[in-house]
Amino acid sequence: MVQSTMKSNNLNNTAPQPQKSFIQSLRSHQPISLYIFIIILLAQFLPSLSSHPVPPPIPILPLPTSQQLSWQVSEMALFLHFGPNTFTDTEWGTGHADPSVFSPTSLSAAQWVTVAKEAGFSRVILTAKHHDGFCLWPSEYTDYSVKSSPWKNGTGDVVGELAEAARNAGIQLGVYLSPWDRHEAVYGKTLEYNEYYMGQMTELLTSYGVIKEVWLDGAKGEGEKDMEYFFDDWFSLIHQLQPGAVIFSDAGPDTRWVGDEAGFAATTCWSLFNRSAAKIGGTDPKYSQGGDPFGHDWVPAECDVSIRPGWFWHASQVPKSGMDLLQLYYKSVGRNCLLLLNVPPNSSGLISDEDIQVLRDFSDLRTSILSHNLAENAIVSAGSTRGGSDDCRFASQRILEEGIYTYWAPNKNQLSWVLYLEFPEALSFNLLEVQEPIHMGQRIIEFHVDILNEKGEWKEVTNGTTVGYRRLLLFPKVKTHLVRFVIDKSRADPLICYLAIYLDSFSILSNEPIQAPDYTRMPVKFFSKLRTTLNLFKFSSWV
Ligand code: FUL
Repeated sequence: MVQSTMKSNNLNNTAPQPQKSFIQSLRSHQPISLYIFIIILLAQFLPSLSSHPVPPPIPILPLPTSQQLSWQVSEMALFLHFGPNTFTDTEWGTGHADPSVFSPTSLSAAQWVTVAKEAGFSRVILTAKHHDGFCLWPSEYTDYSVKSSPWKNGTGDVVGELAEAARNAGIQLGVYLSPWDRHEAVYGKTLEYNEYYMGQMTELLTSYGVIKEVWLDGAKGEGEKDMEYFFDDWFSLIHQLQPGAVIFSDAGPDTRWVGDEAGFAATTCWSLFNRSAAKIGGTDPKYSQGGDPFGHDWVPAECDVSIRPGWFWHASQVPKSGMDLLQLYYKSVGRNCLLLLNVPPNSSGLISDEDIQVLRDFSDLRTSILSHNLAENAIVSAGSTRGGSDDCRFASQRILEEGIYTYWAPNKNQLSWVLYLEFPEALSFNLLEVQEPIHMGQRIIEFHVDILNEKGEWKEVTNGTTVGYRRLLLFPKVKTHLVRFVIDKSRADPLICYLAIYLDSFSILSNEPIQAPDYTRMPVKFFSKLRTTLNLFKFSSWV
């Protein structure tokens, strides 16, 4: 069911004012017959005469689970790639590096968690086992683990230390258990390896307290042993052992890979998806980036990207800048996704100072731009309100309250859906934030934003497709005292739970959209050069 309205429907450029209330219409002395007067009177006041409030609108399927909701509101997670590769300067270990290479001198999981927390990340995800098969916990099923390393004379447990540090700091924990295992001898023997993998998964999910995310992928090198993974068995086991966890993979079931490793979602990004249309290890990037407006499953996207060119730490590589991360934030969290930012600990077992500085810059930028909604004192009105304008549960003013559970809802069967924000004095801004109450389903297909210009005409400043949990749109700076947010097309009556405007005086915009750079495939030299250039001229892009 798609409802749509045409922009021209009573929203033309010469009718700039918010919809007049009934009382205002009377004041403007428009001719009105007694008959029409009575009908309008009844229409205006009947809902409030009823002794029962109008119930909330019906949610539109598919809907998120409570685990998916808590994952989505957490917005950002820190990925920690750490293991023998950190010491051998490799990205994909062969699985035959001697365990003695794993010898961090000052490993501190407490430092990792503090860095994450101070930068505003609420979850950390560790590569408990990467493709090389080396386990960062003392698994009973293999000797290829920390117990064969010199670190703490083989008595250490990185997963255990991280779990404790995360618990103490109130940070959520996730684990990455790579299906592809280049060390384990039974890899390639379908039944044996699936048993091995599930045995290890059980260790991880029963020994370290609450796990909020399990991360796995379909990565595998060319010409490597072929085998079948029993994904359905794995997923059932994970949900049984950790009912609060979400499972990430190319195809969900709970959160999907966004289809690139650059940290960018598409500008149209649905949480709706068809799991059956995606194959782990063989997804269509376009489908993953945009989701599916006709999808039957709720599988929101997670954008993974590394702060450095590689996933593991390499002495020769430098991190992106705080500005780069801000742009990634706009294009991931600001496009209805979660940002999973990899910050790899170095060979001493600590997050490097230069990465910490970048995270601080990123956090300062977000605080300075996003902590103050310039529209907080706006007078908000709407084309219509569910239950009538006296029903404050769905009133337009609700869009200034943070959180997804209070929202504006229009009346049923409207020809147009519009919200007006009027400011006591003209404001300058270039960033708009809008949120849908996603527990009611993702609804909005198309919208645009107009301002009233100095000639008294409506002028479109930005438009978009899909909103979802959170949409951030950057546009050239404008100044006005009146903004209207118009929903042009929606799967059902649109609902808005938050609307804010900000001034981002750090991002400079050009008129050309820029392509998502694939940092993971850029040579280090090129990357450093690009970074210097971007820092000099500031990163320019449309969001
Ligand atoms: C990919 C892996 O092959 C990379 O090494 C890295 O772990 C990335 C996050 O996922 O599939």
